[in-house]
Amino acid sequence: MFQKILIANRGEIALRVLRACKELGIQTVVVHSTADADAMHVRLADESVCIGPPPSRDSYLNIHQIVAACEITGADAVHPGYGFLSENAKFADILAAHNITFIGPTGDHIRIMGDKIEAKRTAKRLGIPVVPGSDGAVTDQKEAKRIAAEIGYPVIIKASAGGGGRGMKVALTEADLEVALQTASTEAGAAFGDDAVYIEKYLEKPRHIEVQVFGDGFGRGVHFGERDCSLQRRHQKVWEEAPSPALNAEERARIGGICAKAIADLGYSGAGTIEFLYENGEFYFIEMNTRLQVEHPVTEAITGIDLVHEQIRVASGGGLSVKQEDIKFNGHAIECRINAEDPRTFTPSPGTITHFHTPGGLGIRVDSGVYSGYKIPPYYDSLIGKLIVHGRNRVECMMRLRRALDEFVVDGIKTTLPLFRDLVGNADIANGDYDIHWLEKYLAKEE
Ligand code: MV4
Repeated sequence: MFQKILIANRGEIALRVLRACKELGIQTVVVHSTADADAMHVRLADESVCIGPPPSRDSYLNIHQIVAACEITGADAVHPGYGFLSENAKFADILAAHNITFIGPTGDHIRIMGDKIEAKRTAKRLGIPVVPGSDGAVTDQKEAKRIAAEIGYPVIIKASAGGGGRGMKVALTEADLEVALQTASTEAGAAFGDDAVYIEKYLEKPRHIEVQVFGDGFGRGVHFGERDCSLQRRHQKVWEEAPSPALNAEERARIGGICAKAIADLGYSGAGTIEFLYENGEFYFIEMNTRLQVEHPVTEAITGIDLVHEQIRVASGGGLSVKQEDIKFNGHAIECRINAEDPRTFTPSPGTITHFHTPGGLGIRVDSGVYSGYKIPPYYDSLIGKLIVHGRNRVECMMRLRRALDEFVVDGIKTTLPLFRDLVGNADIANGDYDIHWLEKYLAKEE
């Protein structure tokens, strides 16, 4: 097991990892920017190292400073959290070259999944169902027309170096295809330094369902069920739940089994998320994330398993604590992302939190890095906390969520709490009847 873990992140996820380290008896080091001297992760860690000025590229993204902080403090492993360097293959490689363990997959696995064409090719080879489309990059207009005619319109052009919704263009008919292909490729070249694009059948009303997987580093893979993350705004998830209201136990076991086997065959190590679009009872792979995700607590709530403990165990060579048959699904969980933003316009609202009171009681979890009197710096993303609610079934979960939202107090700044108080009373949400476009349509109507 590791002696000392350096946490290369901030906010609620830095606290989440600190808690896991403390429970496992592992010493902790955090890094921070000058803007985060008063942050909770700095207060709770055994040691802290200031690594630079406020902008992320000079601090939380500064690989040399983070490696130096490991050497100075004698940390033998790094947990990257999510965002920042969590999916940076070069960072994973550099740590390995310094004999420091990156708590995550190998640099090579990160690289494969970071290239969306390569990721899709790999998924297909491993038996995961993918969206119909081109086999690889498409450059030629004639080839694009042939493929689009074969799969049928509408089609979507995606950047291989994109992901998470960046660099996509929809072509409704052949008349749109030439411009869509050209602009997608030009924009991808300018944004990512890689102009490779690919074509897929455009699914019009899917849900976003993702499967939580783990590889143990010894050729075994398991799945922890799915999360439904269809409620998004501009590719930012807002509300996540597990299990998906759209799946039954057989569908879960079937797609989960396919994913777990793929992870095993890939020789993957650590936590991963396989993202699908789900429409008319079919799953279509779109991307794989090679990190712990913001919404991992809903999976923890319904499985009772600490996923950060598992990440640390696996990275240290100790394997997973559970076999597939030990993973049981219990009840329902919903996560609301509380952002320091205007609940209608989503404009960031940094500033001082004058009063912070979190809900409690059975089935309630709040993961947050803020406190009463804390001043939110303007430099980083606006997530200030996550409310995770568990119930024996979805109805109980929703009742408890409504109550928890009533108890939550954040004064001094604007937050997205009022949006959730609206959503929890909405009939479509109560029925689990929503797709990836539901929230944007709802917000447009409310204006
Ligand atoms: C799609 C799609 C429809 N058809 N691919 C957006 C994020 C990126 N991960 C993939 N995305 C999409 N890919 C095909 N073939 C629609 C989206 C999409 C979306 C997906 C998940 C959640 C929200 C979304 C909002 C708009 C578009």
